[in-house]
Amino acid sequence: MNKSLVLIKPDAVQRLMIGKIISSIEEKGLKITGLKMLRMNDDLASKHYSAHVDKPFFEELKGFMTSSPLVAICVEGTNAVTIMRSMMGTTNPVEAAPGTVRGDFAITVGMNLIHGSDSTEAAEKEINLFFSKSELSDYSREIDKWIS
Ligand code: IDP
Ligand code: MG
Repeated sequence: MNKSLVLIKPDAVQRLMIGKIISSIEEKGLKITGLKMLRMNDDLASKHYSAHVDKPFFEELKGFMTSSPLVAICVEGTNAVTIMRSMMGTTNPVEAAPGTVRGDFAITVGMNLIHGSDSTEAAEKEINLFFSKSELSDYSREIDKWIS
């Protein structure tokens, strides 16, 4: 069992894809334990993308991520990090496989619709950035015994 921080990025919110992405997470069998809409500010963008602050594309990335609201989701399940990464598709939509969010719906790396933590360590850090303890729900589902 592990956790991933998923972001439905501003382009996906604007393109009316909140429901589609949440549905795909639920249909896969992963459990949503935290969910909120917010607008990222520069400080949160710099913390969330701390590994990228010195990259040439960081200003573009920060501008995009703060341009409009996003939806943050805490997702839990067996192999949640790896499963979310494969559901998202590769970073550059040009290479992303059909059937993935980026492969089916995105064209450029700058607007690739979705974020998912790339490791369990990153997930823990990212979830703490976006959610306080009281915003996360610890619950079990009857259906879980039929999923993993
Ligand atoms: P990931 O989102 O698949 O984990 P990362 O390499 O961690 O990909 O990059 C974080 C985000 O930065 C990407 O999802 C994308 O939105 C943005 N990004 C990465 N490379 C570029 C680029 O070359 N130009 C513009 N934006 C980029
Ligand atoms: Mg990343």
